[in-house]
Amino acid sequence: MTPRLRSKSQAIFRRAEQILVGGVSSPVRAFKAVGGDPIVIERAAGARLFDVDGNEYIDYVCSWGAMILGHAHPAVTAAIAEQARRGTSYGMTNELEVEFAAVITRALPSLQMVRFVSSGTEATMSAIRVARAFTGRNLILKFEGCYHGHSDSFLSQAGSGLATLGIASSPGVPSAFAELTLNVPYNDMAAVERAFARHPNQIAAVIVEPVAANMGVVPPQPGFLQGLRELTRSSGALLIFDEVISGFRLAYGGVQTLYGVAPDLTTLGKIIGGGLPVAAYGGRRDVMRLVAPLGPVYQAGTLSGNPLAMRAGLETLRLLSAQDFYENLNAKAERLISRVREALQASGVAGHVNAVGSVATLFFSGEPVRDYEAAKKSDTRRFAAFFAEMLDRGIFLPPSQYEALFVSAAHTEEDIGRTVLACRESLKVALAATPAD
Ligand code: KE4
Repeated sequence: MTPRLRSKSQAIFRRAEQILVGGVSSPVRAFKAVGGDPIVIERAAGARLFDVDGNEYIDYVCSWGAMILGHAHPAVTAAIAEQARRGTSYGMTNELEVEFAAVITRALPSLQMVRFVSSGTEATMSAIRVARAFTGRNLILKFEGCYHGHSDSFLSQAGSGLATLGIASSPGVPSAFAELTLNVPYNDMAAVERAFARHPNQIAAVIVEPVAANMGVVPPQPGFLQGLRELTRSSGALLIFDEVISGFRLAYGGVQTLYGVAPDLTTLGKIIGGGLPVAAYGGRRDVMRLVAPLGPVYQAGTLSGNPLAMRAGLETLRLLSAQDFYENLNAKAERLISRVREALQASGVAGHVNAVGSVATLFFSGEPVRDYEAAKKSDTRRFAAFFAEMLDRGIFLPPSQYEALFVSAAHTEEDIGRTVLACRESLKVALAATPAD
């Protein structure tokens, strides 16, 4: 395969490295785990990214899951343009905020009250703050390999960029603070029970990605989410579903609607912003009423609930509520995933594809991946070789073994066919280029 010309990307990235830390605005974009210079994107439309050298890519990163409708959806773009002419941020309550909160709380009945913020990190940071205030307890329990943004409580044994860069725990977090976060293996109910037994009446909340996607995709084992619900309820801790990825990805609403488990608090982000910075946290009224100005738990944000982002989110969720949207999206994703599994099987490469709905990860591992320990056994050299081959064939996958790929409504059957063909060829090259560990 002749590598694509990317001289303009390289030149711009050289400049970027002089003034943007690592040349990026978020670490995972730096291609550290896959090598080479990141592509610099000039524009995007539908399921396509176009780099500054005129190369075109079928995009399976979708802005890390946010662009479920595809890029520059005409209706969303028109809504943003129309709202921009009416002002982008009023710094006061606007009716769009109220309307959007009503749409979200109707879609996720466990959210009786909601607060908009501008990133998933803000949402999860605020959710555990109010959980600590509500319970009067200090400890937070999270799962190894899950990622809940970059606030201090979550930077130990976390997934996504920390897993990608091999950062077990981030410097700059005082050990006294880090000790307030307990980590146990995902899908391991016995480990959760042991943690609660060791710390009676001290755990304020369990925060979980109800379908993990930041160690790569790892679905909950049967009974795991129900087990967390029962144990938190009986021990007086709160259950927080971090649905920043899964919210409105797997169903109209959250995983909670799919698995029938109602958490006490939920965090949302990505998709609900329609490509603009919107996130939210919310849940039980008796918990959320502790948040200022109703209660003393302080949280605030200059651009929270701004009308431009609210309008983008409203238009996005209006389109997602269309009849059969998720049925069609998930069926299309299933066609891709089953054919990638066939290609993997035929290639002789040791691998597993974990998938839930339109989110998936191809693990270069000979054993099933049900937690972070197993995910870390993947052959990341082979993943890097595969990634590079796919990129040269015009398929943009997430540049890390520990991220998820996303199928959008904009991906066509022709895109799926091209992707499967590229996958077959890339697996062959990756196998030859990287003998198994
Ligand atoms: P943000 O602060 O990046 O908006 O959201 C943090 C967050 C919270 N919870 C979950 C489950 C998340 O997946 C994220 C962010 N996801 C990563 C990628 N898996 C964002 C991409 C990046 O860090 O550049």
